[in-house]
Amino acid sequence: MRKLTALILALMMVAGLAAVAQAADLSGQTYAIITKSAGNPYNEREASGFEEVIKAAGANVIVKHPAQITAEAQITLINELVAQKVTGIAVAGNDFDALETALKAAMAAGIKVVSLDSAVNPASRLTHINQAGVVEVAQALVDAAYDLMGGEGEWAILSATATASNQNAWIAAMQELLKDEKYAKLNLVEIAYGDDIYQTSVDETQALLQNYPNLKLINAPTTVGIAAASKVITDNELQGKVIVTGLGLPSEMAEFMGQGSVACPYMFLWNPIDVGRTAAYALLEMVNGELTGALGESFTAANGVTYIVTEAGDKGTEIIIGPPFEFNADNIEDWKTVY
Ligand code: RAM
Repeated sequence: MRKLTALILALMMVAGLAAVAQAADLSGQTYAIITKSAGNPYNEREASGFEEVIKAAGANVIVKHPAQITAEAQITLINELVAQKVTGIAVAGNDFDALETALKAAMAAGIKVVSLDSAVNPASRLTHINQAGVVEVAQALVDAAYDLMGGEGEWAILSATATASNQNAWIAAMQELLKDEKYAKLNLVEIAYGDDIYQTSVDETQALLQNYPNLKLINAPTTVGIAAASKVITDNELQGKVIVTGLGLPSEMAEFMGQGSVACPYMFLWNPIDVGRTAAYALLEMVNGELTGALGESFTAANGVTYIVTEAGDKGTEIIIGPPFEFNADNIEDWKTVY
């Protein structure tokens, strides 16, 4: 009898070990990331973080940068990935609602779906990986405008596309904050759209300068827009007259920042590589762990960080990575080689 028990125990252990080994072998899983568009270094860094984590987990990775910065281009890619029967999809939405049919079909096929960087609506995702709180980003941008303009004057926003849900959420939150009496003398004259295309952003900046001769500041909540605006201001030697701030990639902005008369005294961002990494961790946990994306859940990823699922402003859920970080003359040199 004792022998039989020992044998059963031994068999159970072998079965248990096999189960563990099987759970750790993710070579049959494929995770895909769809960024907003090709040709944007921010999106490349985001994808590199995703790729790094998925590869380290031993699974397969597909990176898609749509040729056009449109929902249509993303829908085509989503449909292809569903046909390929991938395991998980992370997408930076070019539109809040337009991907719903395609992403619902993906989820109905058993594919785990999260958005990152730029949310899709709650019905289209299990959760959203948010680089920073929407209101925190908006507050940083409004306070920067107030500070750099001395509390009064004309300013404009130079955004990405008119349907980009992250930029639209930041702008809506900024408009809400601007209702405060403190900002009553800040005159927001226009919201322009450079479509996250460098040349379009240059053209839009030039149009703003032409149309508003008293313009004091351009606030660009896009890494493409802030770099383009800073280049136009610098080429026209308008540093100090028209100030640029917003959300920028240190590697692209260092030449317009630093000591002396610069286009951009300071700006904000987060680590785009971490945005991709966190989306990868969340998808891996959804497939191989307990995470569903429901409010109140949490998990500890392979990097040792515990991520918490909280309520998003759109009533869906999100995982916020951290606060926006300020880059200025004192730290830009340290960061320009990092991302
Ligand atoms: C651009 C993209 C991206 C945004 C950054 C700040 O690169 O629009 O979605 O998060 O700017």
